[in-house]
Amino acid sequence: MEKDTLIRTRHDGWLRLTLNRPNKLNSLTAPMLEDWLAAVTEAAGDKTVRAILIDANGRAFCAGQDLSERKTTDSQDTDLGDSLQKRYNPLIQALRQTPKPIVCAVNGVAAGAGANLALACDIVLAAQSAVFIQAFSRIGLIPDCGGSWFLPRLAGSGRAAAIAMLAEKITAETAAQWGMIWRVVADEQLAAESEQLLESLAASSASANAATKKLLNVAADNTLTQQLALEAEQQHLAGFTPDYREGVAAFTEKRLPRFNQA
Ligand code: LHQ
Repeated sequence: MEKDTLIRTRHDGWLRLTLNRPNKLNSLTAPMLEDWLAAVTEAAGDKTVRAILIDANGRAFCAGQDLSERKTTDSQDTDLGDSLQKRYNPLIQALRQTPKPIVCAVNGVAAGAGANLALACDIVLAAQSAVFIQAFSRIGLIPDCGGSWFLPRLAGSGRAAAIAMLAEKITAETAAQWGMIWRVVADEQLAAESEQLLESLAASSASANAATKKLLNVAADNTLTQQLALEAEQQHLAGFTPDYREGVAAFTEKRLPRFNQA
């Protein structure tokens, strides 16, 4: 059995999860997905983890499902729907529901499930040379891992069908122009820029970030009236937090806030 296909590294206030099957372009195996889900679930309940970075070793970010794992027809994993329900869907849900900001640093190709796992993160940084490919239609599959949900919301319905059906390479630059990702950085700057981002997030208000994520998760499905009510509810709660008191005190005293580093 392969070892260390997902590497966990603790930093001060944040956690790095590194996909580590570089020879297979970090394509995803069952143990790797199980580790990834366990790591995100544990981090969700760990107060010392204030933000999470997902990055990858080698020349690719992730080539999606390991297709060699699917060769056997007598395997119980032959049912792709079952595989989604058991492994991929819980991971996508965990990335969305974890009350911590999750940053994804896409260093090279992100294909199939690899592309959509990246898009499920809160903030996506990509190296200039990275590309996103909805590779599914090339092998007769549909965009899973939330792709059919994320693409119209991120890139717009005018683009979603072409992105999914043509399965062309979308460059990092285009992905940023279309609103699929946050920012493109020079290849050699990706590691430094993502670490800087994680440090900023780790120093920011964990309670505000958790509430913001909650609001953004439901925004696309709510009416403005519903969302305004939810904002009022969350701001009511935020107004009683130590972070709000500290934020206002820091502003008044003209210093940087020191949010609860518990
Ligand atoms: C791979 C893979 C790979 C194994 C490269 N598997 N080895 C599906 C089913 C079940 C449920 C869940 O949902 C899904 C979702 C999916 O993710 S379906 C989509 C699966 N992914 C793909 O179809 C992408 C397949 N890969 C490619 O098209 C290319 O490799 C890309 C465009 C990513 C990169 O191309 P190149 O830069 O030319 O690299 P390469 O093709 O030469 O790959 C390098 C090595 O990595 C090679 O191994 P080898 O031993 O020959 O050096 C590939 O076989 C291996 N590899 N992707 N998904």
